[in-house]
Amino acid sequence: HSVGIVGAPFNRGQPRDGVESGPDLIRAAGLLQKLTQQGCAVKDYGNVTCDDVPADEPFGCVKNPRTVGRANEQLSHTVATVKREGKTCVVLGGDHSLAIGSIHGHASVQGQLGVVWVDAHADINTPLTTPTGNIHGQPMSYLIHELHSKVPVVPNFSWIKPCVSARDIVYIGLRDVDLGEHYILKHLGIKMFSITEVDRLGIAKVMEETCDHIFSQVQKPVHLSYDIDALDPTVCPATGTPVVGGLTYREGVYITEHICQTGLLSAVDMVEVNPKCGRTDHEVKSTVNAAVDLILGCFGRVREGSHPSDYCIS
Ligand code: DIR
Ligand code: MN
Ligand code: MN
Ligand code: MN
Repeated sequence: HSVGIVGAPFNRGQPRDGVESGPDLIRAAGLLQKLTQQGCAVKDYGNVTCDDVPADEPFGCVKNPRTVGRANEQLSHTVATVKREGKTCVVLGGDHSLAIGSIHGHASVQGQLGVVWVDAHADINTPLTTPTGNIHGQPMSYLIHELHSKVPVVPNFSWIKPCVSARDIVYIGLRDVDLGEHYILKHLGIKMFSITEVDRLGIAKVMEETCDHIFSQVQKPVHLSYDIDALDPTVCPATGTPVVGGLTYREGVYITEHICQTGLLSAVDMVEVNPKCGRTDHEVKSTVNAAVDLILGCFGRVREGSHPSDYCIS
């Protein structure tokens, strides 16, 4: 695998400080070395900064619109560069508002994508349905063709062109969905495996059906957008909006192994690691290590172990 790493220390899509440290913490946990050790060619593109736009007044109840819009426009360009250079793009967050720029930039180069969204939350509120005003709860609404007429143009968002079809999205792990979001998911017929379906079917069946759905018409590049709060807070407590009853570590890693196996993984977001939300050093480490392991699973790490094809014991 040829991998491009982009840090996106965005924190204005939600109210908590600390999430901007995610990219550097995940790097410090040895991500690049570990990817290299498992045979990847890795290039670090550094961080896309998220400078505050002065006098960034709310748009309706949407908070920090100009800052989040501008940062995502930059991120979109950087992700497009990584994709043009032929690499699988890994975007390290930062809050989940970064999916706007990440998916937009990815689609600008690759065209039609399949999006696998692993999260406790659906992040599909529009600027009109959002109960919080936080843009990290809204990124999908700006990207979906079928919602275009329902989404007003937010300041610094006019560069965004919807680029994902509702039928090309699969959600996994949902367990905290707002009513407006639930209406949208059902109204657009978006495929979702809530945590209840993970309980009912098991993660192996969920992943089989996820890929059946995404590749039902044509093979297409996959964008995996992974919110660390999809995992249970006992494993990943250092995140801004933990929700009890989440995916196990094993289910979380299985998702990445299965997507890797398709050979079509084209970009990954790993978001919402927030060290300031961990109560102890151990809680922060557990969360960061899980984020690293999920990314390693995306690039061929298998838990049974492996050896090079020219390996010899004598
Ligand atoms: C809630 C919480 N649905 C919102 N969302 C997220 O603010 O729209 N929390 N993404 O992580
Ligand atoms: Mn531009
Ligand atoms: Mn979430
Ligand atoms: Mn999210």
